[in-house]
Amino acid sequence: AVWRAFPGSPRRPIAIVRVPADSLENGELTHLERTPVDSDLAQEQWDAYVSALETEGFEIVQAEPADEHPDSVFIEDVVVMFGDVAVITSPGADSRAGEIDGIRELVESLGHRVEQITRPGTLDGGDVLKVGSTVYVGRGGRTNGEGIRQLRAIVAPLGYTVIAVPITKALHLKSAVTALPDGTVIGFAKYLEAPSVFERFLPVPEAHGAAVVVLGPDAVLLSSAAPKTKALLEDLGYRVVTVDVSEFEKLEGCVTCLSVRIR
Ligand code: CIR
Repeated sequence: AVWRAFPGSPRRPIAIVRVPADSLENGELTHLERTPVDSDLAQEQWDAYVSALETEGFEIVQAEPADEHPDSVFIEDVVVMFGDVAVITSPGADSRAGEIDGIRELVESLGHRVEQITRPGTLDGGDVLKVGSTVYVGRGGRTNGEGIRQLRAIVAPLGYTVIAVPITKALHLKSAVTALPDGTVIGFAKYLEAPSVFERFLPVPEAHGAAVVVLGPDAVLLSSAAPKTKALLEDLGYRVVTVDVSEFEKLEGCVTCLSVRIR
């Protein structure tokens, strides 16, 4: 059965994706050394990622390709959804600022009201983790205090509470932590200053295990580079679907950043 986050919703969940750019291998790197990216393999992995989401019931919506932006495949960074409001971000890396072009039209066509973060505020979607009505926002290399202030002003009237979390050891908040379907925050503790900021925190044994995409009330999508985390989550009663995203991990990406889920 297809999972519907809102009981009775006639719509299937949507996943917005963007095909890898020809220039993918030149993507930004902050914490990792550059290693060669196999662009054919990246395309195959991306196809398999999209198929996995489709198999799990997501309707796939493709954003226009943006070949001039190497990191454009990491579409999660450019738009964040809060119910029927889409917040277009202000990407913190200059090379990524142009990735927002066309995103307003795309989300409006899906029926969303649009808000926007603007410079001098910066904010990457990878820094935004929603758990119920709590919105954790990483303040790190890509997201600044002004970006967080603007996001707070946009989402507070919608009933969300923004909690800012300093991040120094990882690119984005969601490189370090994501949430299980039950709202438990899982993460790689070495990347965090203070896991105690999260109400319910479960450490995972692998860095690539920190990122999960919720597929339904009892299922998550995980990188195949995190087998111990897969075993841990299965032991907690979850069905774990894995995908190999090695070429994106070389560019500090992960399973969450390759799509924007709308439920
Ligand atoms: C970047 O540095 O912006 C890209 N190479 C990786 C972005 C990954 N995005 C994410 O984790 N949300």
